[in-house]
Amino acid sequence: MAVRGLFIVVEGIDRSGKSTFVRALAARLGNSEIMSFPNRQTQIGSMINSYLTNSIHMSDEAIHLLFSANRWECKGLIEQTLNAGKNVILDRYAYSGVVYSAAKGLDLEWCMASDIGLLKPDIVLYLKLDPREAQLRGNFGEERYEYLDLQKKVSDNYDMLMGKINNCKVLDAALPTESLLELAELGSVDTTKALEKLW
Ligand code: FDM
Ligand code: MG
Repeated sequence: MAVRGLFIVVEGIDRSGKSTFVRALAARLGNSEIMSFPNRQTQIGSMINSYLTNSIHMSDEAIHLLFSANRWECKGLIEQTLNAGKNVILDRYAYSGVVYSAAKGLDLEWCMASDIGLLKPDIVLYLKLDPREAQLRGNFGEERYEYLDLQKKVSDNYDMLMGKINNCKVLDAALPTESLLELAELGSVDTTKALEKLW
């Protein structure tokens, strides 16, 4: 069997530059698949998209579970891709699931429960940005969660959650992409160890 690929997650508040960074990272590493959560291409993802663009309403609990289900439906693909020797770079994952839903007032442990047993990434790169900076970036305010009060709570929750996990690297999202790539230091990640469970 081929040596498995690197499993990398990129997290951060809206407009923190995740998508740009993820593309640069994939180009730098080569042999990489980028996947984004929510994955809006599936049927579950299409419901999530309708919710985020305010065309349908749902309870906080129901949408939380859909975001989680959207990860579960992609678990097999992530595993197969890694085992085929390709790197998988995720633009958001279960950490987003927890910090956004908890910012709306849901219980943290309840939020974590639906993702128990998903795969744990080798490393989580947290692009930390002041929510007031993010607000000044283009297109802020287009989707349901893009308002300052909520983003501040999300940011606090990220600081708390990222402090609890043992595989997180915090990066200053105000830095240029090139610097972020250097700081990520992915050369030190050990891919000979088996994939573990998230929590
Ligand atoms: N989001 C994303 C959640 O609330 N829970 C989740 O599990 C995930 C993966 O969806 F505001 C939120 C975060 C963001 C919105 O994400 C859409 P993108 O990355 O902006 O498309
Ligand atoms: Mg967004």
